[in-house]
Amino acid sequence: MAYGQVVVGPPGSGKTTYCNGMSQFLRLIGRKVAVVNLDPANDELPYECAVNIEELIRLEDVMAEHSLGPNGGLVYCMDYLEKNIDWLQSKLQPLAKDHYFLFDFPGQVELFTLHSNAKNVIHVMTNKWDYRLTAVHLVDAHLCSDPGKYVSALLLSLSAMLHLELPHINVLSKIDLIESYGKLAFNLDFYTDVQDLSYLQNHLDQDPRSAKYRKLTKSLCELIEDYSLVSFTTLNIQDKESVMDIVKLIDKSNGYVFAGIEGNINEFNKIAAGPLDWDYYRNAAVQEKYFKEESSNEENDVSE
Ligand SMILES: Nc1nc2c(ncn2[C@@H]2O[C@H](COP(=O)(O)OP(=O)(O)O)[C@@H](O)[C@H]2O)c(=O)[nH]1
Ligand SMILES: [Mg+2]
Repeated sequence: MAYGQVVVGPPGSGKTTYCNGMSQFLRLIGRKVAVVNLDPANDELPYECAVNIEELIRLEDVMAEHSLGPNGGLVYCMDYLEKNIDWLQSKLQPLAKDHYFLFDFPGQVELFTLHSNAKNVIHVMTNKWDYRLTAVHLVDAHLCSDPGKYVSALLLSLSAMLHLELPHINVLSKIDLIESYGKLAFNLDFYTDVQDLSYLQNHLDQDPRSAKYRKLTKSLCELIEDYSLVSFTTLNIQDKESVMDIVKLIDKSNGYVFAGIEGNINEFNKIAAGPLDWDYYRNAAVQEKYFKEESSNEENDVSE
């Protein structure tokens, strides 16, 4: 049984940065982490990945060979991954016994709201390989600064929750930038708790451009409220407390916290006692050290 996170969200929402920061945080508290890049559109990876989809298929090759654009190319790549799930299994199984997984998925929203390829890959992992995964759905907090965009973020989050059928945590990412977008129409709690959207409807109705969609807005808001599933937590990936809060939520949702693995409480005590000015950029050195140690251990294993 392995534990991990499926990191999804629109392009630019911060998935790769999240995987980088989260992997470093988890290593600091003593977990063995394997980051798996399943996004063929990731150019430069800030983290060292244990498995990279580029070894299986390259987006540029697909686009050139099949005359596809980037979106079509990504759908093809995910179809290809689904058909070649044995490749993924051969890469992951050696790590599964003692690693915690972070899966960096592509950002094309249709992959997580419409197509079945990525969902089927995830379901094989959870149902056949017995992985305990939580979906971490990142949405740029910038969307809160525009009520119309916020409604679309709510719909997107709801669709992803219903589509993926995993324990699910919605995250407003880049919260450190929220003040730079100007004053929000409501308190931040309003956007995270998603309790009463009638205020949002009233706000939208005051804008002549959106007033003509009044009925549509009302129906969409009612739909979201009827499901009563969506809420958000906030994240500043550079802030240790913020990352720690999310890890606790994720551990509860996928059962890591109940598995008694290496004393979950001890892990957090370690970070609580550490320096308070944690900075994920600065900790890049920790990652380097970790991988050096890992590779020298592996070399020793081979020579033994
Ligand atoms: N200020 C700030 N910038 C962030 C944060 N997370 C990501 N970014 C930036 O947002 C951009 C897109 O991030 P990336 O991780 O590549 O997004 P992805 O396409 O979802 O993988 C990059 O320029 C990141 O540096 C954050 O928490 N705070
Ligand atoms: Mg990325």
